Amino acid sequence: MQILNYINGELLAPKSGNFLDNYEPATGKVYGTIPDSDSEDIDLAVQAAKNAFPNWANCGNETRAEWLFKIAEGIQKHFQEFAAAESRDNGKPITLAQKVDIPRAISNFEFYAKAITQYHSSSHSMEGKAINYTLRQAMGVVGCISPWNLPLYLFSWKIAPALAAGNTVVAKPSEITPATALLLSKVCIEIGLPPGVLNIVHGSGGSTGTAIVSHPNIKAISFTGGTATGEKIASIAAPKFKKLSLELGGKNPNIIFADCDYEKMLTTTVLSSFSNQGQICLCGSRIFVERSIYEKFKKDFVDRVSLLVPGDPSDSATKMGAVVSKSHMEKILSYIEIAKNEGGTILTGGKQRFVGGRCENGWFVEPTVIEGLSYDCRTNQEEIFGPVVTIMPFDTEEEVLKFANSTRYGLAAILWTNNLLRTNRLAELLECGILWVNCWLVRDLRTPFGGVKDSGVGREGGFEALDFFTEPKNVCIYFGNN
Ligand code: TXE
Repeated sequence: MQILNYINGELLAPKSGNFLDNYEPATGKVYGTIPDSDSEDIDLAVQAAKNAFPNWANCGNETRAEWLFKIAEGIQKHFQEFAAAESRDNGKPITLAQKVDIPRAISNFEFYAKAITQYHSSSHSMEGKAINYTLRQAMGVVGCISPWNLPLYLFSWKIAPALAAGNTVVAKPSEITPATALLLSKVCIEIGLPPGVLNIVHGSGGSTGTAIVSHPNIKAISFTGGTATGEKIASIAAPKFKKLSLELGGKNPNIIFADCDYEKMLTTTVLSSFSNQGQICLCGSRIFVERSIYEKFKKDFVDRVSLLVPGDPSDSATKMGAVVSKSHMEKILSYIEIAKNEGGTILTGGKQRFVGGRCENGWFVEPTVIEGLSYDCRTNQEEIFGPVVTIMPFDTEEEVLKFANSTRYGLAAILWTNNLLRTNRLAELLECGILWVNCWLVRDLRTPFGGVKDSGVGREGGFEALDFFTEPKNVCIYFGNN
């Protein structure tokens, strides 16, 4: 599979002619190449986007909405091809791509097609004197950079609102998972999206990503990825006064009180710990359990997790696939060693898993549960982003709040309790941008999505994303007597 850039409506090789290898995580083998694009390719894409901007910004909300619906239909038409590509490229189970990733990418385009027709701005009356109204105008060319864990899901989560608001886009998927972005390019060609409206440029973060972030004609950057990368991007973009939305890492607490609905909590906690091999920024990786049910939870949880056996992602019976890359697998395994050195006990998992057949050289990690660590050790403070969770008992609400809020991150938190007053108290005090009570990953696309502390700046979702991708301009009309 040779991936190409999508610039000005055409599939193009990078100017330099250089390509990178693309690996299949389940086999550990190269199965394609991707452009190693540089600033020349970005210049071309930005120029195409600049040329396309006036018509796109002025064609009207209804027309842009129709194009977004056409993109959604195009993905739907090739649904199985998209799901198979996502699973192969990322290592995630095919059923997950079919149930979550691709449906959600379609919903993202549909949601913003509808949202833009409902988007409104404010007016402020100065009684008897003047009226202010605020225009929300498209910004021009914007940049979208996304990670490998939910490739098309997160890529479209940025592209859809950017386009809906009237901007033209230069977007880069992760170089580790470029396949569905190519399929998206093909859909745009198939439906005849005007050239230059969306440009997809492939390549590494250091080269292609940096060229996007530092380009003088790119007005805003929407990024999802690691916190360290977010820091680098901010250091380049902030002095140029670009608008920035940064969705970064997480180390989310999963807080379980004895008064919860136990069965529902247990089933959901297996999912919130290990879905997508634990590679979702919303996974709960630090599990705090009220002491009175700790031993019971430990036994039941470990029993359930032991049933999760990594297997070939292309098999529809597989619930747990490969992790995304060799270096990521090594990072995860190194954290398991750190946990052991910090005094942790591995209750289940803890090793690379060797899956036979065509996957004998694939990158699989056993789902791992660790106990016996303090809340403030490295294992409990640093983002591992893999199938590794720790479990810890707690005695009081105050204590668990201290544990939960102790990291530099503040993306999501999960709370299991049927005590309403406690829910309200903790909802106010937990340092996070998203709190799920008695559930996990229940998503309403209208709600603000993002984190506090080192988990990022800004919010995606709903009208928040449309606010991000537009500039407000206040117009004051005076009609008073003097
Ligand atoms: O992400 P990167 P990586 C976390 C997770 C993971 C770690 C590193 O802990 O182990 O981040 O993962 C592009 N300028 N998350 O290295 O590097 C890059 O090409 C511009 C959490 O894969 O942040 C890719 O398109 N762009 C996260 C995107 O940034 C740059 C999801 C993300 O890659 C760049 C993924 C640069 N200097 C990883 N360097 C989440 N919270 O969802 C890289 N990129």
